[in-house]
Amino acid sequence: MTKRSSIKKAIEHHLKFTLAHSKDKNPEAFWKATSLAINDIVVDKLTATRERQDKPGVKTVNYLSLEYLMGRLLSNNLHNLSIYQEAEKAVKDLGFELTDLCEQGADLALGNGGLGRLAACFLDSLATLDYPATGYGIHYQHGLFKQSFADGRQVETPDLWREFGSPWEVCRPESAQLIPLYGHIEHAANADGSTSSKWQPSVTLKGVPWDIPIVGYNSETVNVLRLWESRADQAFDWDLFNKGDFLNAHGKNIQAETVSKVLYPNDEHDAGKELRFIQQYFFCACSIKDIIARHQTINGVDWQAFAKDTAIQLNDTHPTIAILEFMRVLMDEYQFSYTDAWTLCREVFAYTNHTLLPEALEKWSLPLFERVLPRHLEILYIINEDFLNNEVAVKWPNDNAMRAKLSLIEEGGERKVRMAHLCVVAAHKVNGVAEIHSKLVKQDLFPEFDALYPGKLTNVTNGITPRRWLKACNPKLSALLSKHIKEDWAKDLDSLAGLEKLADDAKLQKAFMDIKLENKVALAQEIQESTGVRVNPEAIFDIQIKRLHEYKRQHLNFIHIVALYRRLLENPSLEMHPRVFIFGAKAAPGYHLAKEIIYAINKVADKINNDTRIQDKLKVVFLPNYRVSLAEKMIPAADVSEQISTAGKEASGTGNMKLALNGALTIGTLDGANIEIAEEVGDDNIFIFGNTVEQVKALKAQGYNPYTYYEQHAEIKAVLDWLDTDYFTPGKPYELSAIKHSLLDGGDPYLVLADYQSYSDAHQALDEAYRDKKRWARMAILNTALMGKFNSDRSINDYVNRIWQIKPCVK
Ligand code: KOT
Repeated sequence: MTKRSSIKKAIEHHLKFTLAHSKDKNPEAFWKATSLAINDIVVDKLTATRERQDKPGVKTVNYLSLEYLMGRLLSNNLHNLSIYQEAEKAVKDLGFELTDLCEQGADLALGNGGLGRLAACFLDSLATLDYPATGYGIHYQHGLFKQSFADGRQVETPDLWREFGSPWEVCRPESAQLIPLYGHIEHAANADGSTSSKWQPSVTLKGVPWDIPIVGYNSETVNVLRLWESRADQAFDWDLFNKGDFLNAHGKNIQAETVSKVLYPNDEHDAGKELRFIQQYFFCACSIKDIIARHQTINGVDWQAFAKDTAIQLNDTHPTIAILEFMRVLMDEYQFSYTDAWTLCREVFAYTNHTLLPEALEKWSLPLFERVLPRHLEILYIINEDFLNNEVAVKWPNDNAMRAKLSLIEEGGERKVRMAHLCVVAAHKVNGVAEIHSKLVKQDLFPEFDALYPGKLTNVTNGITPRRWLKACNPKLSALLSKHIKEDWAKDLDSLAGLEKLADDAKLQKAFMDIKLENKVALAQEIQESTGVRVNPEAIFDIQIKRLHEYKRQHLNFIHIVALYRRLLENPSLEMHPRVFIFGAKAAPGYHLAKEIIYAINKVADKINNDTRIQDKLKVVFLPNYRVSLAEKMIPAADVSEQISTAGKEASGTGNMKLALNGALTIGTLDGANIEIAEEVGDDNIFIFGNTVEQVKALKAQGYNPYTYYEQHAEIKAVLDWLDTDYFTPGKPYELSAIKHSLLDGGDPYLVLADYQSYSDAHQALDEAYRDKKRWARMAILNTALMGKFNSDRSINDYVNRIWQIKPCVK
């Protein structure tokens, strides 16, 4: 049987027997049946992978992350199995277009932004490179909220990604774990005079795993993403039920189920909520128990082999409690001495830092810690004493200030546990996510730790999977690359450098730019459907897509748009190529200013898009509900990529890599991975502007005063004052004043005004470059050609060589 007919048969089978559907043409049922049919192939490979990997001596990396932004799985899995075209034909035989079917699938949005998407890209690369790896996380009932706009304001609604089940996941009740919490400690005297502690927890949760297969691209491997769902230990209180108290009979379940109910929507902001703390502990405890159980199934109780076979990577500090849980299990359940447990712990754990923003550095209140996890806090005290007395005091004798600075506990005011300090002390490696970020981690965030532990702090520059972010999302460009480079460039992104010598070739330039135009036509259609705004595909598509945050400076982009509008009104014959500014961004529901920025952009967009005086030279679009599947439509259609964070604030960025890979030119600051992108493509093929990290520091040290920019710069003043009028919000002056207020009275903490002129000049240069069609095509081709470094396969190999020391497992 051909692949095509076997896929067709399997779809029909699932439609009839798994889903009990007749031959009606219900697209959702067809999507599910198709996914189930493909999942059959996946499960076969998964079983074979397990058989290869579950052997003594095979080292596995366990990636612990509170977030995974997986997006949709059907098209990704088809591409990675190299059966997309066969499936397309099979589905056509049944009367459907595969692209339409794929649209039926919900995004798995179990993350906020870059950190969660990075985890998803890393899982793809690990499986592609045949590395044994398990991802651990939470099976949130609701992922990141859905965003819509009402009169320009963000409205959030719950994300119901698996309301009717997901065809990709399988529940594994046999691997459920019981997780104790709260309660107290009983101290007892031992015969030898020492004391021992026994934790008497008062609540027990049940963690039930759901496994999602992670299919490698053109590889042997299907790894597992294991997500924990919380349930009550005893499912039902029959006593209460029999007494007629039906509602309370469910009470315990409802509380227990709350733990995995919803993803916290704050990106790079620590809200300090008890439920979030319990989420962290719950998934860490389940994962640690699971890692140990798996190790024992393969090796028996052989702790010698544990460190040789196990690496645990902490994705930021969110899973830090795994360190304490591991210590607790070793000491309390396996009778390890503190020293032996700590030695093993330090061999196994490594930690990735993703941000320097102070508001994102986690610190948990000590009373909360003590109430929820009394034994873990006790162990933390032991570690802290050991660290302060045997490491800090040895390096800096009699230095109380240093003790206070490095302690795992912050004193003064409410006492807090510094999670990042625990990570740095426990981990054998700590990495930042781009060269500049890792340098700042060493210099500014943890200089003392760098001195104490030479060589521990290192860098692994982020990457993106070229499978999802080029091969699957941009099929036309992919076909062009296959024609000019080689069929399998997606496994060897460096090979795209072969395009460099063709960058001036007129035929290639035309083919490349024709594809860009076709992708822009498709996005224009999407824009019209979702916002009603008509945009000209011949205009420059200038895109800023990322979470809404002041440091990312969507408001810098916004102010420049208002200035362009003003310039056009003053001079309707102003020479500029028509431009469409396109935004996608969710704001954390409690982040007031971020929501005001969304509102301001929407209000200004309304006015500009309906102003006939400017002859369609300027359009502004805010696409609602930015998510992975929308990114896949926007990125192939971008001419310009906005990467305009204040230097020193964006650890790396990964959207910058996706856009450049698809031939967009970056307008950006010397921040995060932009610096490395500029190194790869060369200064002529990127638009760099703004103050550098050093200049930002100097400006702040001098006492930065935004008012001087406002008073001395006529355009800045005119734009900000305009926002106080009712021009954009008829009858309601001051509706858009929040931005001006934050920039002037708020002190402009992210130096928007200081970078404004340089940003405006860079846009001018960009406009001129675009008008030279040959020059632009050359630059765009070079961007695609020179992104090889930002393949997440390279990142993973860096982790393997510098941190994990694992080996591919095939046959
Ligand atoms: C921090 C705390 C809570 C939730 C999210 C974060 C977070 C997100 N920290 N860093 N990030 C982003 O991580 C990406 C992947 O490394 C980076 O590319 C990006 O610059 C970070 O902002």
